[in-house]
Amino acid sequence: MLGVSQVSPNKGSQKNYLSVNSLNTVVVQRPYVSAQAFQQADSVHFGSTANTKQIPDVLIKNRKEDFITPSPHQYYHQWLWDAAFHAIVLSHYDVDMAKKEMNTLLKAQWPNGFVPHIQMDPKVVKEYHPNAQDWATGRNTSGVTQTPMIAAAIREIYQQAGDKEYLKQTLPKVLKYHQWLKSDREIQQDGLVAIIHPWEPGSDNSPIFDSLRNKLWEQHYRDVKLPFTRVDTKHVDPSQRPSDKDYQVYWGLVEAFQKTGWDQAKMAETSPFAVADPMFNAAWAQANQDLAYLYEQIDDPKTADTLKSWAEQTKKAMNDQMWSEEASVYYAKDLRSGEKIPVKTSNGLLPLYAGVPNQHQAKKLVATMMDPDAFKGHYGIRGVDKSEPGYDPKNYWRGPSWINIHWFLVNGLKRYGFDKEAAEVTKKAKDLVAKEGYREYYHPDTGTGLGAKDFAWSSLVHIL
Ligand code: 9WN
Repeated sequence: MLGVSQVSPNKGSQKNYLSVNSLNTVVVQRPYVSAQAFQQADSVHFGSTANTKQIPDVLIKNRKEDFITPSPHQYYHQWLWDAAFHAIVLSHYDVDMAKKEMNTLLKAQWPNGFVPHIQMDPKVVKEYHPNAQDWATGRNTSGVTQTPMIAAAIREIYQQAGDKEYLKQTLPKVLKYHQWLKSDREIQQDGLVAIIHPWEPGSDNSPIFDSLRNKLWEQHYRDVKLPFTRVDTKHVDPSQRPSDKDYQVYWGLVEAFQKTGWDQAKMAETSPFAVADPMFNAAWAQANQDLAYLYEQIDDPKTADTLKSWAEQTKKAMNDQMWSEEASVYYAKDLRSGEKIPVKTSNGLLPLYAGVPNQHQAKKLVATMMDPDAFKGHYGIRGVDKSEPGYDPKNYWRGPSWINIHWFLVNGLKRYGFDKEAAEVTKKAKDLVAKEGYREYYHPDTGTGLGAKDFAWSSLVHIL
């Protein structure tokens, strides 16, 4: 039994209530999250006494024995970056629960340090595909990783709990993960780490990957047959999910990896898909800064210095190879062709979170972010620049607003002293959740909740 304090599930009234949105107009909102539950979870932000803090009910509702599912209607297992976001929120309410989430995640680590993007719950085999049998990694996990948010979560836990014993037990595993990423994924040895599958950044069907997806589909994967029937479109409108063509490419890549016997080094060497994504690399740069800070806390300045130098190398490589002065955003880079991928997405705004841009670049990034004709929607920051041909405000990573992205952006804005903008983006995120509940994503201009319901990381609004 986890140490849950002050748990009171949302039993709010079903009445509509009024609130003032970011444009100061009064709107009627549907109380998917009751006003009382939202306020009680949010009290941590408004500085009320510890006694009134209540864990956001979505984190209780989605709780399994050892971890929290992203959504009980769609995602039944544990995902890497979701777990980190859950732990980041939980550390503000119940630090033992946060530690448990990360301990469970780290149990999935392979002996070489690799941490998979999904650790399967063996009790739920048929409800989500690909399942462990489809992956055939020989373990109860997937065989690709995800945006490296582990160190950020451990840092947040440490900052709330101040527990050095916990750090001593946990940091060696996190370091091993970083060493794996550095040695297997830094394929040019210049600080940029490669994603080798569109599932790895967590922004699966982003238009960043369109041209590569089309090329790979034409050349290799047009005849790929999925060994499962897609169930991801059962709970969510298929027009808001990746296409069948996307899935053929996703699966074609998995089959190529299976042929290596899940040899991670060989996978990175041979994958036809190898991209330096600005979100993944920003998280990587920050992860090394976070881990360096944590090693300093346990009096290991030597390891801390190494990690700091890794972070600096990544920042430099991002500025040299991914920044576009013309577009005022960071672009992804195709590491096989050596070309930038000129598609403007919120992934390209995230280097702000990691302190990558200089002041001049930061100013330009913020101007792009807050431009209504580019990223700033009436309700949320768009996932993709409105002027991109691939922009679709209802489809998954092709335009909707995501709360975890708002969390990254608010942290980045504060880091550079853009306090007014940080307050505006915070308000947008809070208004979205208050209006529509903890949804997976939201239409940036109408505010409509989209994708899976009861989506746990959207509780990040409470710590903004
Ligand atoms: C595939 C769990 C995950 C998130 C990803 C999101 C989605 C999976 C899917 O759900 O990906 O990994 O089935 O679409 O894209 O960011 O971690 O919430």
